[in-house]
Amino acid sequence: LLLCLAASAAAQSKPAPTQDQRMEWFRHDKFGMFIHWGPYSAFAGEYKGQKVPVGTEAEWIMQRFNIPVADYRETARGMKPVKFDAEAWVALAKATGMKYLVLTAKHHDGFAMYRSTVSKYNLLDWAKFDRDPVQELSAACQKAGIRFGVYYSHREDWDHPDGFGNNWDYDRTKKNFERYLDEKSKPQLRELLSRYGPIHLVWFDRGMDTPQHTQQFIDIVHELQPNCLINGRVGDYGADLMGDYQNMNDNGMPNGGLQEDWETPQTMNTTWGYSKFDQQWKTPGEVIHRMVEIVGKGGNYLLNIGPMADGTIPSPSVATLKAVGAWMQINGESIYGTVASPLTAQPWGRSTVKGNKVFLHVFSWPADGILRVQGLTNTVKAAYPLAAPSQKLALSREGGVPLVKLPAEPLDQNDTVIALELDGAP
Ligand code: FHN
Repeated sequence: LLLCLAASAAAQSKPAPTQDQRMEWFRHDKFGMFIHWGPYSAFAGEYKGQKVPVGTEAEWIMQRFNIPVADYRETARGMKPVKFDAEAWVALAKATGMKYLVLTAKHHDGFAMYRSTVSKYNLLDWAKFDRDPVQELSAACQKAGIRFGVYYSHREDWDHPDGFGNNWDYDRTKKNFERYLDEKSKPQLRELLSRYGPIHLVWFDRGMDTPQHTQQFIDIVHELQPNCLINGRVGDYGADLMGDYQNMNDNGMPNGGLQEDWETPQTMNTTWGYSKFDQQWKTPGEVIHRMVEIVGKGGNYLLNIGPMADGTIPSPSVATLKAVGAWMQINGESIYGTVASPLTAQPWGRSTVKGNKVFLHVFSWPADGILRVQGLTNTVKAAYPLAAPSQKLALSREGGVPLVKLPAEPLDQNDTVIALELDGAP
């Protein structure tokens, strides 16, 4: 007993990690997988012959077609993800070069994709599917060295009678929002943070509109998992950032230089949840270029897949992720652990920076085979392609602008990365 008391006293006296300590992995890892998966995936973009238009969000189908709660719940009962394979999903994320993964544990529709004792409206009790995706993904991530996070819609809930939303009949004056928070939202967050081992990030969405409510959710996370990160959308009432980092709008970029850490969520096609109609897939080149732009401006990239209800990941996303992964295998050094580049966009592409190195991402190969690096005043000591580091490239200067003589052909059709070793940080 004495030993236990001493251990617990030691644990209590351990100082809480600083924000910089908590943010360390996030600042290094840069690239994560977002997964939107729930009963909306079973609708697959269609309800009684009505189709969710391509370009809009299929996970909002309940709201778009005013689907009555009872009808939506019937479809939710049919969620049988028999092909769900947590290890394969995590292996795909890893092969893509992603270092963290965030699953929708509960989206706005209110359905929990894990065994919840707070609400029977969950995959195990409601759909009688006797496996817990949060548990399986958490275990698979731990095994593979991927950081596991959960998305939790804390404010919006279209199933709970007092949850925020249900735009077709939501009348705030007739709702008891506090009751929803106390009997569902907060206890479910506690479940997620106390049953599944380390949760590295809670990704809140459509945040609270008061600092008081926002703080209550932050406090729960800090109480249960002091190392866990909280995204900026925990609160959504103005300019003050209360989470650990800022989120851009969906698919968005910052307007100017940002002081805070930030992340852009983007999806592989135009919907977050699965729609059988949306075939507007991004190409590997588009994904790589977007990632380089985000990382080159100092942000993180959270790229979303929308698996089908049975657990199958649409094959076009798998193909694109594998191609991105092949590029990351060779060029990952130019992404992980980098910081915002002081160089602006160049006619041929963009750049990322790590210590005394600048990585030049050549998206369009200059016709004369010469790369002009505008804005770089450092002395360049060496230049080589990341895909062939032993191939040293000839260097010169023209009017103060460093010039690099490129190989005859691009080494990658989407982005050939040229590393420059400098005399100091750029
Ligand atoms: O309303 C949601 C949407 O369904 C999706 O989850 C995205 C992902 O960032 N977030 C919200 C809108 O910003």
